[in-house]
Amino acid sequence: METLAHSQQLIDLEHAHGAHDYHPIPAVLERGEGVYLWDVDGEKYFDFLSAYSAVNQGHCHPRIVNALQKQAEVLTLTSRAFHNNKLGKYMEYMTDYFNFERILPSNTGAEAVEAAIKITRKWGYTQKNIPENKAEIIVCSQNFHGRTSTIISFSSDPGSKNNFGPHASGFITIPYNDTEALEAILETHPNIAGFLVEPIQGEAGVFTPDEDFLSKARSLCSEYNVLLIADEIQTGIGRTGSLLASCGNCSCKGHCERQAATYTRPDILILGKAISGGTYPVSAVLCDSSIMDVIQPGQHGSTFGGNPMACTIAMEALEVIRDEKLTQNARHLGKLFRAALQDYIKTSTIVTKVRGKGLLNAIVINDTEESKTAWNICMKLKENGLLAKPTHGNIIRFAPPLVMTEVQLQDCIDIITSTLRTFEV
Ligand code: IF1
Repeated sequence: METLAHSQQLIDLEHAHGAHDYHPIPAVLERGEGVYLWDVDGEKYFDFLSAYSAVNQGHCHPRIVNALQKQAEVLTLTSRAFHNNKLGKYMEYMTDYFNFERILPSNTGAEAVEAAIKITRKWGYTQKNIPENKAEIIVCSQNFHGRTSTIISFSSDPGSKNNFGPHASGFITIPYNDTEALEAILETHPNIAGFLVEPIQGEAGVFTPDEDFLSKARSLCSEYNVLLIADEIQTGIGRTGSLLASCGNCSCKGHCERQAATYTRPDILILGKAISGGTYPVSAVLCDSSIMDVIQPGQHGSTFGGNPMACTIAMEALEVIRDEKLTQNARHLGKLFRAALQDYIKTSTIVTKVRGKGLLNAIVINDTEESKTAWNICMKLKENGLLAKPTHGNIIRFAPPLVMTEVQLQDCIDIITSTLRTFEV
C-alpha cells in the first residue's frame, strides 16, 4: 500500500507543479533495461512505445551508456565557437552511414525540421530564383513534425494549433499518399521550394502509404525542381525494418541485405530520436553540398548542437544498430507480429485492422476516434505487464525496442491478444 501511495504522490507532484501539457498512462517508471521497464512499485513491463521510437537500441544499452559516461568525464560542451575533437569524426561517420555529403547537427527533432525548412527556403531563393518571401513548402494533412510555432502552423490537429497563432505562412497542405494532389500543386505553383513528408505517418495512427508513394513523389520533385524532404525522425534507424523507411530497401552499406533497387533518396533527410538510442537529445539534417552550402557562418546555429557528448553517443548508438543487426530483427519480428494480429482479427469484433512496417505497427479498434476504448485497452495492457499508448481514441501504436527476441515477442503477442479478448463482445 505504501508504495502505491508513493506512485500516486509522484503523479500528484507533476500535476501540482508542472504544465498540464500531457495526459500520461499512470505508470511511474524508475528503471529500464533492454525491452523492459520497471515502475516505482517494482512492477515490470514490456515497453511497447520505446519513447516514441527513440529507444530502438533498448533501454540503457550498456555500450551507449558506457560511451556517454566516458565522454562525460572528459568534455561535454564547447559550443561551436570552437572546434571539438569529436565533431569532425562524427560528421564523417554520419555522412558515410547515411550517404549524404553534409550534416547539420542539432538536438531535438523539431529543431532539425526547422533547420530543414530554413535550408529549403534559402535554396529556393538562391538556387531556384524564387522571389523574396514567396517560397512555399508542400506538407501533408495529419502530419506531425514537432511543436515549434512555425511547425504547428501547418499542423492539421486543432489541439496542436488553435490559439497559438498568428501562424506562419508559406505552407500548402495536400492529402497524404496523394501524388495527384502533389502534381496538381506543383503544376500550378511556381514558387514551391520543397515537399516535406513522413515516410509513414506516426501520429496519424501509423498510416502506411502505398508502396510507390515516395518514389512517385521523388520523380515529381525532380521534374519540378523541388526538394524532397523526408522526416525520418520517427521512422528512421531500423524502426521500419530498413535503416530508413524511405529506403523501402536500403542503399546504405551493410545495414541490411536488401538492394538499392527501390531506394527513394530524399534531397534532405531529417533524423532524431534513435540516433542516440534515447540517451541524449541528438538530431540532424543531412543533404548534399549543393543544398547545404546555402547556409553560411552566422545563418544558423545551436549552443548544444554537435557537442562532443552527442557526437560520441550517436556514433556508438549507430554502431549498435549495425552490430546487433537491429534493422533485420525489426523486419523479421514485424512480420511475425502483424501475422499474429492478423490471425487474431479473423475472429475479432473489436479490432478491425493491423498495419505498419517493421516494428512500427498499430491496431485500429472498432470504435470512434473520440471513444475511450483504446485508452481502456492500454490501461488493461498495463495491468498485464505491457506499456502502450493510444494515438487516437481508436488506434494503439505498438513499437517495442528493436532488441526484442522472438521469444519475448511471443510473450507480448500473448499479452496483447489475451487482453484484447477481454474486450470482445
Ligand atoms: C510529443 C507523435 C510520435 C516526430 C516526427 C518530428 C518530431 C516528432 C515525425 C519532433 C516527434 C513525438 C513527440 C511527442 C509525440 C511524438 C509522436 F505521437 F506525436 F507522433 F513519436 F509518434 N518529426 N514525435 O514523430 O521531434 O522535437 O519531439 O524531438 O509528445 O510531442 P521532437
